[in-house]
Amino acid sequence: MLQLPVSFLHTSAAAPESLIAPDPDTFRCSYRLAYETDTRADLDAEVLACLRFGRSAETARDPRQVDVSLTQLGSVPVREVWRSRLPVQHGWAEDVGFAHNGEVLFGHLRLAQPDSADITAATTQAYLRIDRLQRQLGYPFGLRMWNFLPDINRGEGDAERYRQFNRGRHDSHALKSGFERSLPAATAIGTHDGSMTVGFLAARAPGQQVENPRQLSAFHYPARYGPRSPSFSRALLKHWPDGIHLFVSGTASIVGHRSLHPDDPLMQLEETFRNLQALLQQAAARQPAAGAFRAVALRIYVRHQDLRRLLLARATALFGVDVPLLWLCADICRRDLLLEVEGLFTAAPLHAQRPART
Ligand code: 3EB
Repeated sequence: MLQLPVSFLHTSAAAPESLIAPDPDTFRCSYRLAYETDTRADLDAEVLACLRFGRSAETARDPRQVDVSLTQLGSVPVREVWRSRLPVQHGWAEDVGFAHNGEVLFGHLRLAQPDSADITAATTQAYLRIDRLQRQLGYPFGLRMWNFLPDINRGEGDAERYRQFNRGRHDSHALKSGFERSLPAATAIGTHDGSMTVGFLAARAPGQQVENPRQLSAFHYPARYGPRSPSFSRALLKHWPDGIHLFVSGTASIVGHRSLHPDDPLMQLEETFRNLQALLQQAAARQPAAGAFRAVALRIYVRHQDLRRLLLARATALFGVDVPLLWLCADICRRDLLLEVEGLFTAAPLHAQRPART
């Protein structure tokens, strides 16, 4: 896997040589993430979670199987597989499918046809159920959440479903004091199949919130974006014994709190890339000795199928040819946004740091 282009990694705090991405084999973590060719095979014992796209959910599912009804764009369909290096235990609790390995808990909850009038209540209930399971299993600290919501842009003004969802999410998170400093990274994306799916990753010890200096924190958005602001961190930095992971939230063409370039997908991509650069710099400033962050896997959500063709060359140039980039067709939570990028980045911890290249 290649490092990101140096432009992506450069910070003013350190010379570029110290930002060379680490060799992935110089450090390990108790789980790893990969895109694999999508097959119908049963899941191996080591699998924590397997996300498949563009399929409707099957019955009698393995609790680790997460089906998301978003069309995957591009030639070879892949599944996103989280594999564990430690033994995995899995099961169901209150309809939440889960798997854990002593260090991380991955889970998901699928609500068939949540009543559209009640998406707020459905969200609060889902989040409280997830929180109960996290505490029962001993992983109380949320790292990352994915929210796939049917018809996210339906409804006008504060009746829009995304805003209703935000109300429910906020009200469940806000039960904890100081919640704005410990919010997980997140994505909220629209689907068309009627069901709502929430996926989550949690840990035994907290991660560190990272915000983006180019963007107002989403939890401080003004009320014009809805009566309750979106409760998520721009990124979450997590130290594992053998690696540092940065969970990057869905990132779009927003500067301050405003959407930019409403009708220009290429400019939205450039602005999104600048936001990602700024966020990585911010994370690097938190961990100056840990070396560069390397993209392990990225997802790009685009509002129309045709956008992939339009953006592919530039996206590949920006993110690097060897960075796995999964294209999904989806509704973005603001109507003027045409795309959003999220992903997992990793950096070597201090003790795995290699000397600069010879
Ligand atoms: C934004 O920055 C764009 O509501 O969980 C990105 C990532 C966005 C997560 C969420 C929304 C969410 O506001 C949208």
